[in-house]
Amino acid sequence: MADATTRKEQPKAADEGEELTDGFHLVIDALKLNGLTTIYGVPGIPITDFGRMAQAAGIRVLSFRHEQSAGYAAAIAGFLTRKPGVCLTVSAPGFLNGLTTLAHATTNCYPMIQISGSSEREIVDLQQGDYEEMDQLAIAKPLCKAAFRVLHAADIGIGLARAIRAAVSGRPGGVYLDLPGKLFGQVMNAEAGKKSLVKVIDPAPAQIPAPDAVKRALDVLKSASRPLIILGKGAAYAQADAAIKTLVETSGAPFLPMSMAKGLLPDLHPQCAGAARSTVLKDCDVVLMIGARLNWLLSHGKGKSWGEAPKKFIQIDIEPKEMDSNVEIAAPLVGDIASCVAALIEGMGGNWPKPPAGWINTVTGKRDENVAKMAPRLMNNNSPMDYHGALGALRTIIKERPDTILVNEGANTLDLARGIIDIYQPRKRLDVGTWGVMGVGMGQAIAASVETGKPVLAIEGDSAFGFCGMEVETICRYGLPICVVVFNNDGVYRGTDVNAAGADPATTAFVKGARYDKMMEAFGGIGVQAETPDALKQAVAKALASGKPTLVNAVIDPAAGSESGRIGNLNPQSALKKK
Ligand SMILES: Cc1ncc(C[n+]2csc(CCOP(=O)(O)OP(=O)(O)O)c2C)c(N)n1
Ligand SMILES: [Mg+2]
Repeated sequence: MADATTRKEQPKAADEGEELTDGFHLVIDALKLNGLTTIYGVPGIPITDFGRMAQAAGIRVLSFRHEQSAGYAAAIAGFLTRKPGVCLTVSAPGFLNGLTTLAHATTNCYPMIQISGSSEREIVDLQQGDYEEMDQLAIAKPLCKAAFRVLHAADIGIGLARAIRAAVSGRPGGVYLDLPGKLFGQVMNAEAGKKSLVKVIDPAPAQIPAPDAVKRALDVLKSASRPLIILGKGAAYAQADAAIKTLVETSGAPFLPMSMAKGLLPDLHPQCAGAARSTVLKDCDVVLMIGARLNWLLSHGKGKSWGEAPKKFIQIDIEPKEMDSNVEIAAPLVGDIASCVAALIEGMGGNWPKPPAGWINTVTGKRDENVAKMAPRLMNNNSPMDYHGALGALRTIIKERPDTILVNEGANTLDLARGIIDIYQPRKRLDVGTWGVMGVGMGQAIAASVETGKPVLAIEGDSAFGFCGMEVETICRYGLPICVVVFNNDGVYRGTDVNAAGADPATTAFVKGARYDKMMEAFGGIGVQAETPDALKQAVAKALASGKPTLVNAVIDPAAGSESGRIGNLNPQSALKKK
């Protein structure tokens, strides 16, 4: 009967003089060959040595306190760089901690590869109770775009090539790569190993739209009397910034940026209709969607928010199945955004008719009215702060330092910051994405800093921050120029709820008067307590100028927020009266 030691394959004995390599080094070499030089992860069996060796080989290996933050970092690194962000985890629990983020990457169309070590296949498959036993490949498969396992060192090169291509080609997404512990120790001839590696050629090939589809799209756009362009985060991902600007300006149409597309054209651009959202959605007659989907964030393209006026949709998306997902798409334009936008610009020629002045005046009139209405609220210096006063201060900070990357999560903290803080440059606003997931903040802030070298300002609800707050140690450890502002209103949505039935606190309330700034101080960073918008502004300006890891505990009136921020309507209601 085989015991555990005889089950393990013994490394192949080297022939005299034969140069060998192993699984550890083949994975490292394959990553480097493909320009994947940053790993976000958490160490442990069976990938601890791999992390050390990768670091020694020049890969930047950032160790986090929890895989979820490492995974959110990898996911947003993919968004920012158009290369798959790599997250490295241990087996079963580490794998599962990362998996939420892999699913999140897939939902948001960010290219990411989660590499997890896994336990002995022979034992896992017979369910004999191995250390951290789990059939990880089977579990990952339905939650990501593709999932692969490599069993032989000679297949590492091809395995990683498949993972990269799956992550970035077509609609990007999350890929799972399962590397059993034993694989790392397998040895093979070094020369044969080198030859087995694959440098992926043209990993995200251009997908040129069909000429007929381009003509159809232009015909529909030309027929518009009240055109609208909606920019999604796909448009931001495409890094076709100049072409998108040309298209928008040539069309003369008002544009509406989705949250993470803000800044693709500056929010203060004369055609920006961000502050007239309800008017443009209701009254437009033709909508050109660029890398945006008609999901819940756009009320599925129908219903009250879209008004009575009939609409025609033109949609640019690389995924043909996206078309007609919610309403009829009159002009589907399937292809990559850069190619589609270039084809539209070419077809528009030099004298594309501008939209009727009446439409433009209606939109700018409404926008200016809304902006003027909001202005005085942003200038209050109340203590405790309300959201508008605090965000008014931070809005000025971003205006003064438009290259700062803004990370944002929470409910009120998210919804109000999105509306209030203008963004001036592409890919400078990162947030919760399609799922509205809490806990992305610190991972995104860390990756944004590491990948771009830009200063980062993370505006976090106190609940949102709680999902990832331990990563302030990671921020301090790597000395990253990140300023975290915690909007501390003592709870989820508000800090004022009381439990009518007993002694326990209400389900949405936290410890009152908590000092999140002390968490940053605990690891050698700078902590500040800010009770007025002026103090907040001063603290953040100082933090961004110094580049020192800073956490500002911004004291927000616990009564200032509203249930679920701007999406309270999504809470289920019963026909029975609430008790
Ligand atoms: C992973 C996850 N768990 C739970 C939720 C539900 N949720 C939505 S917003 C939110 C927190 C809102 O509170 P906070 O971050 O303090 O923002 P505030 O509204 O108080 O400004 C929670 C828990 C979620 N979106 N994601
Ligand atoms: Mg809160």
